[in-house]
Amino acid sequence: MDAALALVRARLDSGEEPVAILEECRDGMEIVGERYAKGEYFLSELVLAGEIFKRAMYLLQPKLAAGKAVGTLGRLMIGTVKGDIHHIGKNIVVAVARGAGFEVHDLGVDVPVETFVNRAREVEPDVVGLSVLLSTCFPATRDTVQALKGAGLSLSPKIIVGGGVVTEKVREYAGADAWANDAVEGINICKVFCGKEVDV
Ligand code: B12
Repeated sequence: MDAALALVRARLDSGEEPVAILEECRDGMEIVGERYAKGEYFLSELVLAGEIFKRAMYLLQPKLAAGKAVGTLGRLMIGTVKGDIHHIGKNIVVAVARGAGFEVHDLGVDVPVETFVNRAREVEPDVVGLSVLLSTCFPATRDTVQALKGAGLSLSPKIIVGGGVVTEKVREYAGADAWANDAVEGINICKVFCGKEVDV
């Protein structure tokens, strides 16, 4: 763990882009996930990898959030769906969104459908982001999308789903407006939803 964090520090100090370092950390998590799926790694390795990533994020997050903030682009409400406690990816989306200039309301993890709906009434978001890492939580994702769409919210927020397991099929099943499994790409979609032009 110390070696990995020292490397992140050194690369940040050398002026490397935090997003590039972040993406490489994420590639590492992909490998850990694959090894876990094949039975080469156990839950303890999953936990350790999660802990290393979390600490790397403590180093990267301030730099990501320091980005190119230019006033409020729009309001993003985000949470990980009911039954799912993975938060690393969601927290990256939060950091990137804040860096881009969104006002972000983070509801945390394992968020019940009613909480999404009740908070959406208070916050009046332009976009709602749902994070999901477990395929067993796809039904909860769909329930959340349907409840938000059926709640008669004044701004009719756009809904974007994201997370490593999310694909176009999942978006379609859930009835969401968009999907992404990359934070920067997801936030670019949110910008378009808020009527902003996006550099490609
Ligand atoms: C770390 C980890 C854990 C940690 C979580 C730590 C934490 N506090 O978050 C712990 C150990 C707790 C854990 C537990 C479990 N895990 Co887990 N975990 C992982 C692992 C290795 C990495 C996840 C991660 O953080 N990735 C790094 C982040 C940066 O990537 P990301 O989440 O995809 O996020 C990026 C994008 O997707 C996007 N994004 C994310 N959210 C959103 C939202 C929006 C709106 C947008 C636009 C974009 C976006 O932006 C991020 C940055 O680009 C994955 C493997 C993998 N390859 O994903 C397995 C994995 C997700 N886990 C898995 C499983 C099975 C479990 C457990 C059920 C294991 C068990 N038997 O208990 C439990 C479930 C607990 C629960 N109820 O949620 C499976 C899920 C399989 C499936 N298809 O359903 C995976 C895929 C491993 C595997 N290959 O089998 N896990």
